[in-house]
Amino acid sequence: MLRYLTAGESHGQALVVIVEGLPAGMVVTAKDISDELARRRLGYGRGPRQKFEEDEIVLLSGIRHGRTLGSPVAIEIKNSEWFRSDVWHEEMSPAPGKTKKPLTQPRPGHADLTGMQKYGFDDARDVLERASARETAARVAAGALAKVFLAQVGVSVMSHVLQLGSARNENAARPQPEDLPKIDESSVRCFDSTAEAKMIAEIEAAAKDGDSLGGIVEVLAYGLPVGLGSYVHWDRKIDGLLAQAIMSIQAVKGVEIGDAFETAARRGSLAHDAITWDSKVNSYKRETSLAGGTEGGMTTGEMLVVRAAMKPLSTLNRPTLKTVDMVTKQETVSFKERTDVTAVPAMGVVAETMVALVLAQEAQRKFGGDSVAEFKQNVQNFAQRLR
Ligand code: EPS
Repeated sequence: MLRYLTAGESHGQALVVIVEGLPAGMVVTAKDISDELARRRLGYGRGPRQKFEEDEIVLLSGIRHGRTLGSPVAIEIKNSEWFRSDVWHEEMSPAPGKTKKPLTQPRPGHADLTGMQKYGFDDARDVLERASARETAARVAAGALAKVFLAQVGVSVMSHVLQLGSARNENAARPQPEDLPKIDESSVRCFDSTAEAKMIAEIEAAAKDGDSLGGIVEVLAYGLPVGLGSYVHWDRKIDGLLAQAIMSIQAVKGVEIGDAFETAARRGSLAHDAITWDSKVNSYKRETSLAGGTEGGMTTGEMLVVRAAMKPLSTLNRPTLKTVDMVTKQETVSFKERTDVTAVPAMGVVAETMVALVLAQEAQRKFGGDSVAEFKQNVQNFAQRLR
């Protein structure tokens, strides 16, 4: 089973991720990982941190001479912030001590208050350092490996921003894998230039007001095999696994597979993807993709469509959110932290990552293989059987 574990605080020394269960013989370079990390740093509306954060990586184990060994891959991602400023050495020191500046005005919508209550802390920093979306850098490093694994059998995962604030891409055209470089060139990772301009204007207006914005991204996976996930038990359904993975992303409050919410209003006669036979490739096809590429908790082999809705960030550059000071119990506004206006474009890259990790886990569960060659052979045998 492919599994992974992240560790690290936002302003600590580094993030770490360990990925266990990758097959041996997979060609991986540090560039595969750093390119994905660079994509996550992009996006109009990000705060000052991303201007100097470099996501410098160290491949600690599991890769030798550019190939996976089948042993756990451990990756360290240094936090540039730690190395830039002595403040964080003291503030995040593991040595016994106490902060001089406890944060006691919790931000509504953030993990601050409930995290402090749950773990018995009196400084919100004890919570926010780990709750921070900085942690997603470690996930993206793991996801880069999952993407390389999926690419062995022709599967690719991409994303684009559908909505930012109230600005929505109304163009129905769906991007294809070859459109990804164009999407990444857009500062809001939008596939439509009219919508892109509206999104940028909305970010500028929110920035002027010291406010923040949420939005919706769409993740698409192409080239999938039939039958990842299963209908036989609730915790093996691919829809459920994808939903959990997407909902685990910081600030994501909603998930949709295919046209789920629109389909809820359709009649059954108009709500399902007709099955046809393509004799050219000896394969079944679906005429539409209303279901988003899954039926009965399994991938159908069609394009997978997963959407993620992100709430506006709860840290605001002009703090206006009402809260209570936990020492005085007096009404106040939440403490100010440096922040982004929006992180929706970056969240798209994280959502790709989470989808890629689920698909890689399920592909490995179905096809197995200790080496990449064995995995590929197993996928080919199954495809042959279907034909
Ligand atoms: C984040 C707050 C900001 C973001 C951070 C996530 O960090 P800081 O408080 O250091 O300015 O920049 O995102 C990252 C550091 C990153 O690499 O994505 C938060 O509170 O979640």
